[in-house]
Amino acid sequence: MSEKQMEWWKSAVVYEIYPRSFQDSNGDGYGDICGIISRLDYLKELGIDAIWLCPVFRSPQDDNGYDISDYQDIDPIFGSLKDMEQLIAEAKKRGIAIILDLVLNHTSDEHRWFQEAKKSKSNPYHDYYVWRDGTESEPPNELQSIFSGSAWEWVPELKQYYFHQFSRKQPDLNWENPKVRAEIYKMIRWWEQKGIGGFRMDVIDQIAKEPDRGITVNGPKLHMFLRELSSVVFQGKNLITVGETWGATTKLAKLYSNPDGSEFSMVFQFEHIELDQEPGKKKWDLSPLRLEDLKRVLGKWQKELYQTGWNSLFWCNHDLPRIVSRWGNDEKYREESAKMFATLLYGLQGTPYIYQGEELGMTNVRYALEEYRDIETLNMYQERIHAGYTHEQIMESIYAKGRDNARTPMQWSKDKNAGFTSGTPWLKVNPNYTVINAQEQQKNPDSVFRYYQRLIRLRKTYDVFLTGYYQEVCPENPEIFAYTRTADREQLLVICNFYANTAAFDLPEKGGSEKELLICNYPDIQDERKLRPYEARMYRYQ
Ligand code: TEU
Repeated sequence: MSEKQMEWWKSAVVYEIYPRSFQDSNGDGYGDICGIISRLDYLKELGIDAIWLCPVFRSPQDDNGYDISDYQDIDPIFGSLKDMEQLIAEAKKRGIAIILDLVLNHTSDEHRWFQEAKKSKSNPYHDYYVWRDGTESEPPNELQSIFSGSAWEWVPELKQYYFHQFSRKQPDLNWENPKVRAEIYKMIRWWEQKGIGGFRMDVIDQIAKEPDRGITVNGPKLHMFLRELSSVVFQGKNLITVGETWGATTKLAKLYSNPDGSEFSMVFQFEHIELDQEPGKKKWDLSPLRLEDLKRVLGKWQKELYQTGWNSLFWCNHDLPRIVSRWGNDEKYREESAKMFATLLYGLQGTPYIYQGEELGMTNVRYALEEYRDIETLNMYQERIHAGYTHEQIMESIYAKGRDNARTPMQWSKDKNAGFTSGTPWLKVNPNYTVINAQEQQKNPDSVFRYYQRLIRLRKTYDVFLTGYYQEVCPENPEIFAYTRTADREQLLVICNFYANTAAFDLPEKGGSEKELLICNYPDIQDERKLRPYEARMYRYQ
């Protein structure tokens, strides 16, 4: 398929910025938009094409900005609308699009809509939200918030409950109400006119809720709402649109990312991300990852969305632990395993997403409880300590899966606070910043940063990355994840040793075709049939 026919975002690489932790420009300890502008040349050097910006809208910051009180203003801790317009312009000069993170399932309880809604049942904004009559002692049903506790909050003045799938300061919007949808479409158009290049939509598969029937995800009207949203504000505008859909299956993803453009460009699915938790339990209930499961799941998504949809490709984001600590080796083989995960992902079909610091091989942390900030973590601690879990049990879950693992400040240099802020950082900097930082890695040709840069360039050089058909190689091998991508006149072979021991591998010989080593995470190839700890290689045959 020629470049001109293929949507730009299929060959793009997206970089996720959690603004609060990226770069502080005014010494208040919080990252901000001017800080991001000062780092655009770093991102240009890395080679990315778009920035997914986590919410910077006005917010009381109960959930670090995922509780929006004004969709059309910027929260003062991040700067101003003028700063945002400058970021869009400066990024555009560097060929980088800005993707805004829209939280459309809920607002902050400090949004004017909710402030009006809770005044009376007859207020015109009342049914912008989900209310149920009741008595203080008995919520409408047993639905629980994802951030612990009941999903129903009592308002005595109204003798009603409102529904919130997240914190009580994040009341769910009522998408059944056409006025709510119209308000949202108007707001999105407003941002489009400012030159925004796309949107990430937070928990977008939760908007068609039917709480009386216990439905909080994949509701019956979901795709009707999404098709209306897409046709009214997205289609024909060359935007990248990506939905966060924790409940996605490959069947649903074919609807979300249908090549006819009726919904979105793609979605974030999380089936691979949930493979290291006890089945049917929460992310805090840890279970070791089995490589066979990862091979099965990633292979399924590659095959089932081939020419019928489009994958997003990621290991990390602002809610997830750092991959090198989670499934790699963040001590002896930190760099090798960080590069191995990148190689494994960047040979697949889809749009890759780099989460800030992933390109440096940043790691998880093990802080004291009082040093954590995330509402989800702190609420879970209280819920589980009262349920009889020990402090040590809960802390192990936090070390493994807490969202603050991803939210420690970006490590720019070995200067004070890793060069993130001249003030007191809102969340403690990972003490390993003196070893793991961007400044050191930009000077080192063999760094994780330089490796990501090379992978990004490779993806833009050969069509097989975009169009090749996925086929697993040596599926029975318990230590190696290997696959091919086959296009008309070329084939990619990716082989990754997933563990810290040496693994044997029979390299398939393809008579008559030339074999070229595109990249390897070791300085040389000692033995073609043996992979060293976390060794990864990418070959091209033609
Ligand atoms: O996350 C959806 C969500 O449910 C995750 O928070 C998940 O429960 C868990 O945290 C995975 O580790 C989105 C945003 O990405 C998240 O930051 C927000 O807190 C949440 O929605 C509410 O807006």
